[in-house]
Amino acid sequence: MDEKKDNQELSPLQKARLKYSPKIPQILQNISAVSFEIGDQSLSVDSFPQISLNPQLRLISQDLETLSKPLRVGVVLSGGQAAGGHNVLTGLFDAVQELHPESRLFGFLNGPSGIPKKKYIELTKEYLAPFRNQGGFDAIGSGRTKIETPDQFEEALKTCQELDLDGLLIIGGDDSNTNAAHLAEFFLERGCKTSVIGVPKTIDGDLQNENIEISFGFDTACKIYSETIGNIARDAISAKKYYYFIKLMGRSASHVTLECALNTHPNLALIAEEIQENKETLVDVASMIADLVVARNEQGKEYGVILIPEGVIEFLSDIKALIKELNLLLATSGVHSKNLEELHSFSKKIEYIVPLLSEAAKSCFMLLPSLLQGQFLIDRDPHGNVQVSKIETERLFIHVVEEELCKRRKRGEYHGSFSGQPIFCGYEGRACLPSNFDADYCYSLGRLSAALIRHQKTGYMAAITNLNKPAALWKAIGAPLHAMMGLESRNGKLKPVIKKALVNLTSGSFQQFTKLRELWRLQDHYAQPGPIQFFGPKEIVDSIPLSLQ
Ligand code: FBP
Repeated sequence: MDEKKDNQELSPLQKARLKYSPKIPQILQNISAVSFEIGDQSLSVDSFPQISLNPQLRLISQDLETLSKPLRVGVVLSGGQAAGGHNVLTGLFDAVQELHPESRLFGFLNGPSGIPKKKYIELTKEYLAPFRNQGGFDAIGSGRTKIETPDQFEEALKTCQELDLDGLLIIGGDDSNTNAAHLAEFFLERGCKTSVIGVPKTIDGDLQNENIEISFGFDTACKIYSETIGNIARDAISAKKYYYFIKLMGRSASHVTLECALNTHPNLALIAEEIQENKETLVDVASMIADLVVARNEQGKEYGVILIPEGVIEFLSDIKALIKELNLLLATSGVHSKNLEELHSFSKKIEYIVPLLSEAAKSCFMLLPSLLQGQFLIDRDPHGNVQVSKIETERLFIHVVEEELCKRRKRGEYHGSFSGQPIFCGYEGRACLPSNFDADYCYSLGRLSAALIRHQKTGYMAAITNLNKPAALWKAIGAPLHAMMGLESRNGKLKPVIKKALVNLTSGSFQQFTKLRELWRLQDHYAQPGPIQFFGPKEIVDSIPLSLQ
């Protein structure tokens, strides 16, 4: 079962970070003397008869007998990397050792499929030592695999029983935590003692609700991207010749873009949820950006910084409709998909597909540059769906803005010179050294998970709240997974899934942004946050996301 780790070389900063002691909230200091009191009762959900009576649990201090038997716990990392994942492992490991020195921790390898396949390694003090406060998920790897089929559920149950696990920690986003709820339900039905606990992870920041203030990894990713945006803005104002179109990761919601905008003050930041609310099309947004370019040109400015959330493409009404039509037309089982595959030249593919589109979809498709048309037609997932996250939206916007400006030039409405530079801030924000906030937060999430497992709670997400206060004052709760569910259509059927939180247009952070953005449009108020700091004044090293303030 053992997998040997490569001998990675650590930089001086990585070595220094190994020595960092994450701050622990008072309530989680003495993990052997905590228990839970019942908090708010949540609504029950039919699909989860076993766990749907779970109330919210609040961690409280309580004198308890020492644990007589060691704990055996499994843990898995699921989905995209997010800074701090290793600290969930070390927080969990340290806490189960404090609860009983013979407790053991097993890490399932390369994502959820490691559970049914029984692929794991034991996580010991020595093994985890080089991962403390480090980025990445490489201690055990991650994956986007799921436990879905009845056979996989049976196999997962077998693994947990064979390893005699008291608890299983699933560190992931909305889908993985939905999976955690199903596993918890299934284990209870089958009389299996393994508690299933979820941990909120994703740089996208869309795993938020009344109990979850933010997912881990969001703070570090936004700080990394904000550093780049600040530097690019400084370049823009120095060279005065480029418009930078910066696409920011975030599969669907625009939380990352909003946070980075508040940090750096670009000339324009698109917020997908607002675009959807206003039912705007690609042409509408192109025209809005062209207005900005013209207005800045009138002030003698031929440069600027524009932030684009990765997910915006699916919020533009015309593109959304186009994607829907293409997905239906090119479903893998369909005849058009096969016919298209047989056509080798790109122009032939276009000739084939265009007549099949509705008039509206056709005119939207024809607006796209050929590179992008290719991304819509060729880069498709195994079900034949357009791979939205692969579409180079930053190039798409440069193209449509150029077209719009060209029309305005012909009409004598614009006389400037526009040069767009595409930039993508993505993967570099996921596996980096975690900020102090994420290092502390994740360590606490690991400790709280140990407490939930020790008290045999199942079907919960570990939730640390009061995050805008100093770490010592953070609170800890067990948030019932079933209460986070909403019904969504999956493969034509309504299924309970943990709801993704989009940017709330009435939230304080969005309101703050709308108050300031007019000022940022024409005047240059760029702020340069610089790199994440680990040493120095508290207000800098321990800063938290602005949207939490
Ligand atoms: P998770 O939701 O799994 O944390 O991943 C989020 C994310 O980083 C998105 O921001 C991005 O669109 C996607 O993953 C990229 O996925 P992949 O790693 O498969 O390219």
